[in-house]
Amino acid sequence: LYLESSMRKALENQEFYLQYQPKVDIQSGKIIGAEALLRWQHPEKGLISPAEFIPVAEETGLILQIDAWVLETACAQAKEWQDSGIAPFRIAVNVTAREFTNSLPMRIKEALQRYQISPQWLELEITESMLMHSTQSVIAIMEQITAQNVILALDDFGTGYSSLSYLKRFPIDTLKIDRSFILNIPTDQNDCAIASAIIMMAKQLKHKVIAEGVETREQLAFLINAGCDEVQGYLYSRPVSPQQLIALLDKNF
Ligand code: G
Ligand code: G
Ligand code: NA
Ligand code: MN
Repeated sequence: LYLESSMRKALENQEFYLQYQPKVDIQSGKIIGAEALLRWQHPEKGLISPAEFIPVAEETGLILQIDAWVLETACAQAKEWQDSGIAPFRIAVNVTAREFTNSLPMRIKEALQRYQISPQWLELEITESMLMHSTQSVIAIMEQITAQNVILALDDFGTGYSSLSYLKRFPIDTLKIDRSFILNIPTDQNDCAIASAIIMMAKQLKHKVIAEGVETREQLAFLINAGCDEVQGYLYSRPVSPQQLIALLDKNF
């Protein structure tokens, strides 16, 4: 209850901000995108992790306003970068199941128009657990989003309960392998097998595949060999401020 009322205040008082974590093309070593991650600087309690407040926000429904703020802020940031002459790159925002309603495609369209951003530079990360509520209407909403040329990624892949048969029905572009499968590569043979299998399956289904939580050179070597397309993790960068992200753009990893 305390968290709920202080989250409402936080929205009004602009205590939320976004950090950006680079996504790197595994072949070129170039940054090709960034995931926007929400942060809450509470005036007394300091930095509160989204792992702590997102679940509460989901229960109370406040997540709708928070995620709307995230979309708006990420688009405004993209516009600012665009206006300052920075070559565009993909910005990914996380979307929760609760937000996945009939109004989402139009809200996205309006945000892109308002900030004059080409849809190909926006990516939505949806968690696999969302597909549990998978109905024809969820697929229809996804199709309206991809019809706009916005990119859809399936986040935390491998941890949810979704059946593999969903994979061919959902109009997604990218599979994001959950970091729990990456953590113990290359020592854990089961994790190696699972990561390789997800990469192979993604390719067969003509999806791109990204590994999150990449922290070591050994993990990277394994993922290169397995044919993974993109990587994200502390090996490259922690989530950073917009200014720090721009400073990383020219880097060759
Ligand atoms: O960045 P960090 O590892 O602290 O994030 C913890 C969790 O919070 C992750 O599961 C992440 O997906 C989630 N999260 C971070 N930012 C957002 C956001 O803007 N919206 C939603 N719905 N979840 C987010
Ligand atoms: O659920 P989601 O995949 O959106 O979670 C993203 C979270 O993962 C972010 O909060 C980010 O801080 C965290 N994260 C990003 N890279 C790494 C990493 O290399 N190792 C670990 N342990 N966490 C990471
Ligand atoms: Na994510
Ligand atoms: Mn994830």
